Amino acid sequence: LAEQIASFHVNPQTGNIITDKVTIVGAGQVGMACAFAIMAQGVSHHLALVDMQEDKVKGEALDLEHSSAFVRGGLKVEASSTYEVTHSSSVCVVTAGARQREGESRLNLLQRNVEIFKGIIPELVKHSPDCLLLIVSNPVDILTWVAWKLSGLPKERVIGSGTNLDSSRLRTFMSQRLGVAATNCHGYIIGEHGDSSVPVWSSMTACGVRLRDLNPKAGMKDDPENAYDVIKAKGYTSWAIGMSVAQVVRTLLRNESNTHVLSVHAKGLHDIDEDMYLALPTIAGPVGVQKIIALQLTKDEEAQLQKSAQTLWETAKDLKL
Ligand code: 6V0
Repeated sequence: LAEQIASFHVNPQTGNIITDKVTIVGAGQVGMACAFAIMAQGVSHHLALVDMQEDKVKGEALDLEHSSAFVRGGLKVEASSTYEVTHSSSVCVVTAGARQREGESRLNLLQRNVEIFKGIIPELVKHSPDCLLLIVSNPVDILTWVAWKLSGLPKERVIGSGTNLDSSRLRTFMSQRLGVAATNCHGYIIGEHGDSSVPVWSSMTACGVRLRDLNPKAGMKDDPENAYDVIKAKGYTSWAIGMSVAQVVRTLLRNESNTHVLSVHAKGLHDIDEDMYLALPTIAGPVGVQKIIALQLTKDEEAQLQKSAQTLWETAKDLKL
């Protein structure tokens, strides 16, 4: 089914998507960083922005569109508090979410975000039935699962931004420590985008050298570059997630077989029994998830991943959808 629908959208010669229209729901710090990165990098020239704050989203759209003269091919940015403007999008990115109230539990925040998603996901699918959904709002793994359930789309076409950003932070950290460009440092953080994420130390390499061969005790107990430091310093994170999302959207629009660490439906992989989404290295493209990479994990890493899945399931199973 995914292939049949996608064939409608995909150029059979190139495998690339025919229309590059991208919708972003939520024009807050993260949504606008995604929009800016997508446009500045020429990933798409046609955006639709939706936010419940109509004046704000319209202002953001005008501000972005005023940069048309600096972008080859020009820009078109539509904005609204309703969903008609999103019609016929190839990729719909969701960054809308409630902020945590003082003293509010994670589960309560999550349930509030589920209610928000009930208003967003069916509208997106109604106006763009062939789209790929890319979820960014937190907790991203669980909300991707929620979006999949609410959308009725095949699981291959509902994806979360997962730990692509965490993996980029790791590569940046390796680069700074080793004095090697981050593009030459390779490594994955998998599992939950959150406290139970799993750094796969056994397969990290820089310039073809395994980190464990350089230092058998290589581990990450006191990684100084984590998201909490950014949030403590500026209140939120935006630029790096914007760049990460733009890179994933590029991959979804083009048939380039790139790998990103994305939230995907993980039941049946790595002995995970739960009907759950979590982050694994994934090859994706215009038809959505094409292949999930089977990592060779150590016993310890495998156990950590299963614990991460369990943690996610414990939270997700009581949600009212
Ligand atoms: P923000 O700046 O408060 O923006 C949220 C936006 O969503 C606001 O403009 C709201 O008006 C809008 N919004 C809320 N409800 C609705 C609705 N029902 N319909 C339309 N719009 C709505 O938050 P920020 O942009 O900082 O963060 C957005 C989300 O991204 C949060 O859930 C973050 O936790 C999450 N992040 C996810 C990351 C990842 O790696 N997956 C990284 C950073 C942040």
